Amino acid sequence: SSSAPKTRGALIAIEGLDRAGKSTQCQLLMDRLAERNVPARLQKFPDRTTPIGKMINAYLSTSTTLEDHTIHLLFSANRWELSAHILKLLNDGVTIVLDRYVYSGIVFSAAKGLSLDYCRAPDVGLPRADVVLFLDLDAEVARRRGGFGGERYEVEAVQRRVRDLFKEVGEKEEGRWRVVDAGRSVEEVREVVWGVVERVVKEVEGMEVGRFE
Ligand code: Z5A
Ligand code: MG
Repeated sequence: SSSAPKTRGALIAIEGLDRAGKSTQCQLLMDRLAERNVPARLQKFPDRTTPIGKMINAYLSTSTTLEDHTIHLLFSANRWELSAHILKLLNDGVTIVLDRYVYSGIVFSAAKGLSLDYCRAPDVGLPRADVVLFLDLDAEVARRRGGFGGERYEVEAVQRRVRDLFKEVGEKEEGRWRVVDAGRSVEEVREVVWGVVERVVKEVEGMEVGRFE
């Protein structure tokens, strides 16, 4: 009936360092959600397909220079341009798996020296992730995992600073932040991720989508 509480989708963020296995785990999570008949969509950030995303891609692949605040705001704008769509899907009962989100946005800019408060500000008000699975990986293990690629931030010193900043940002998220040891096998990580997600998908039923603050 129309008075029954509406089921909404869960907003699940997968975060972590380079080579932590975010994209691998996002895909496995999508497969598992499909097996369990949970309607779900995958959304990767940056979304390089939009006009803003194309500017970000040019920056990351090092062909373009952009002033630090400018690129920071573009990453945030890339999330804002998709936010209404994300909110609508969630309210229509679709679970969304995010491959990186505001947390990457904050820490990669803060690693360059911008203040954490400044870095958070443009993302305030975006749909808040119901849970963040932070795939934690030692920089050394990441390097052995096939080495860093050729993009702008794929440098060990940057990755170390980023890891410390992720820890700091995660503390503000309290119970929503889950640290997952990503140094284990793909299958082991998959099961830990699923254990958390299965619970959260049920917990959010009848709860409003929060706003990042
Ligand atoms: N950035 C930003 O500055 N501001 C923002 O707001 C946002 C992002 C959203 C590009 O992002 C850059 O943008 C990124 C942050 C910045 N810069 N850095 N660093 P991206 O998401 O496009 O970054 P990426 O370079 O594509 O991340 P990645 O390399 O794709 O990492 P991953 O997705 O975590 O890893 P993977 O592709 O799943 O796995 C990597 C390899 O490890 C692969 O060969 C796997 O088969 C292997 N793997 C995966 N899991 C395991 C386990 N458990 N054991 C062994 N091997 C494994
Ligand atoms: Mg990836």
